[in-house]
Amino acid sequence: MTQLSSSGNELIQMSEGAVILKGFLLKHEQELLRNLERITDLSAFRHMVTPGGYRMSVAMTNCGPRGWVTDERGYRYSETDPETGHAWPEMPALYSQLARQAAAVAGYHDFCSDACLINRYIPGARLSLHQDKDEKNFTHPIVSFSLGLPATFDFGGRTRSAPVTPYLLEHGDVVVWGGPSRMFYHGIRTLKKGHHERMGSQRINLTFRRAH
Ligand code: MD6
Ligand code: FE
Repeated sequence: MTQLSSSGNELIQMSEGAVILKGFLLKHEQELLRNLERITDLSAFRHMVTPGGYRMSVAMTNCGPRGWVTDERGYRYSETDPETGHAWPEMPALYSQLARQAAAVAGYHDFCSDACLINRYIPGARLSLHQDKDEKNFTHPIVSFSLGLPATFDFGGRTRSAPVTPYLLEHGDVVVWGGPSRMFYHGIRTLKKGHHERMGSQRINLTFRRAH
C-alpha cells in the first residue's frame, strides 16, 4: 500500500508497524555524508567475524554510545570499538534528529537511539535473513537509512521460513519498523554492480536502535 506521509514523502506500508519513507533523507545528503567521513576516519569500516567463524561480506562500523559487534564470542553491543580501544565516534545530532523525526512520521514518538550501526556494501555483498534481537527492549522501533546504490530488501515474517516480500531501497529512503513487526526476519540480497553519482559503487546503510 502506498500513501503520502505527514512529511510529504511517499510512504510504503510493509506490514503493521513497518514502513518505508521514500526520499526522506534527500535534503540532508551532503551533511549526512560529511558526518559519515568524520566517523569512518575515527572508526574505520571492518569485516567482522560471526560466532560461527564466517567473515561478513558487509563491512561495518558504529557511532554513538554503543556499537553492535560480532566476533567468536558472539553478537553484542559494546561501548568501545574493539579495533581502537576507544569509544565509538559521537552520534551526530543530525543523525539522531532525523532518526527521531522518521520514527515519529511512522507513529513512534520520542525515539531515542543510543546505537547506530553503519553497514557498507560493495557489489557482491549481502546480508542473510536475520532478526534484530540483541537489544534489551523490543518495544523500541528500529530506524534504517539507505544511501548509495539501490538494494533489494527482503521482508519476511515471524519465522525464518515465512514468505518474504522484496522491496527496493534507494538512496535517501528510510525504513522504520517496530510494534508487531519488530522481530520479523529480513535481509539484503546480493548487491548488484552499479554506479551512484554521489556514492560511487557502494551502498551505505545506517541503522539506529535503542540497545539498552
Ligand atoms: C540494510 N538492514 O538495510 C540492513 N535491520 O542494509 C537491516 O538489517 C535492518 O534495515 C533492522 C531494521 C531495519 C533494517
Ligand atoms: Fe537487521
